[in-house]
Amino acid sequence: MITVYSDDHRFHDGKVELNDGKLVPCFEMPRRAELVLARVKATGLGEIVPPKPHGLDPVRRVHRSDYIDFLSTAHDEWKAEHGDYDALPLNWPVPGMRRDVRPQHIDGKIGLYCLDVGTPLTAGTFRAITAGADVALTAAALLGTGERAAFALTRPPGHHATSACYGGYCFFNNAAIAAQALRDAGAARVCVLDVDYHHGNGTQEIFYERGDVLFVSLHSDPVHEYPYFCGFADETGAGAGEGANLNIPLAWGTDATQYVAALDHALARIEAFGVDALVVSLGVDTYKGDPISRFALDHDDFTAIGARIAGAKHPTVFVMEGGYAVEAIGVNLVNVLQGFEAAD
Ligand code: OKP
Ligand code: ZN
Repeated sequence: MITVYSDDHRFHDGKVELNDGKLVPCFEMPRRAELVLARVKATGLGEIVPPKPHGLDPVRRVHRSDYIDFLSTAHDEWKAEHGDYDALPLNWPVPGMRRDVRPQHIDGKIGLYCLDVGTPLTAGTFRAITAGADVALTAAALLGTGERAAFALTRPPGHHATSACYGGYCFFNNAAIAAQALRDAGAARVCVLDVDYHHGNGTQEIFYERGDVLFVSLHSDPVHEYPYFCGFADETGAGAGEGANLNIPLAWGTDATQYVAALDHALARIEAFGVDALVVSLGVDTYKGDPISRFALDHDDFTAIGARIAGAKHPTVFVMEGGYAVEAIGVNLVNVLQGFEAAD
């Protein structure tokens, strides 16, 4: 399997996030991608190629232009106002307040465009996420050249980013950008299968009213887990997208047997829907040793997950999402890809 990778992810390197009431070093760090890359090389998974620049037009297919423009200048505006620190939001337009008056101050803009206080926006973020989108787009394009599968090795992750809001460590929704690019390249129906521990609220929002992109997510039940306000089983899509959204919330402590049963249910739905291509939002924060998550999967279980996904027999793009047990991320993530290849 070809891996697409760019060093530019390193330009996004947040210092601290607010977690459990404390400012702590960011869980989402450059070393994550570096260790996955090292594992791809050590296992001989396949060729590693750089991304091709695609520009921002394919990003505009899933994100609002005012949001992209905001991201492109946000840190400069923050720096001019506050100095050279990472940008974090201060307050939000909750119900009862107004969203229709455009803020002129960067603090107001951030409150409008960001969903949590765990996602520092840094001087290099825009450069990193632009490269990340290119990585996802280059991997998606490989399917058009006859590749059965490709791996977009990228960070920061993307699946919490909605059409006009960042957060949950995510800015550009790489999986959604890849799925839309596959549609634009001629795939009539595409599925995004999200196996990250957290619900992919951003991907869900982007495709919620569309019948051409199926979103299926297995994740920790939002009644007790981030992002809390989205990801329940009764969210089934709307309008033309009714029936094209499937959430499978799972309990804390979910083990491999329970997880694989849920995955088989998800794959059966994908089979029934019928798709021409599959995008996998590949988070490995379902690992038992993950510092912010509470599932119980072990190294070998990721191999089994890859094998199950291969059984769907669709051209597949794997897009890297979460996984914060940094020393184990390379093994866990590449196990999925090796399990896929071995079963193929
Ligand atoms: C991003 B991805 C837990 C704080 C959770 C946000 C988690 C974002 C995960 N105390 N903060 O889905 O892996
Ligand atoms: Zn996650």
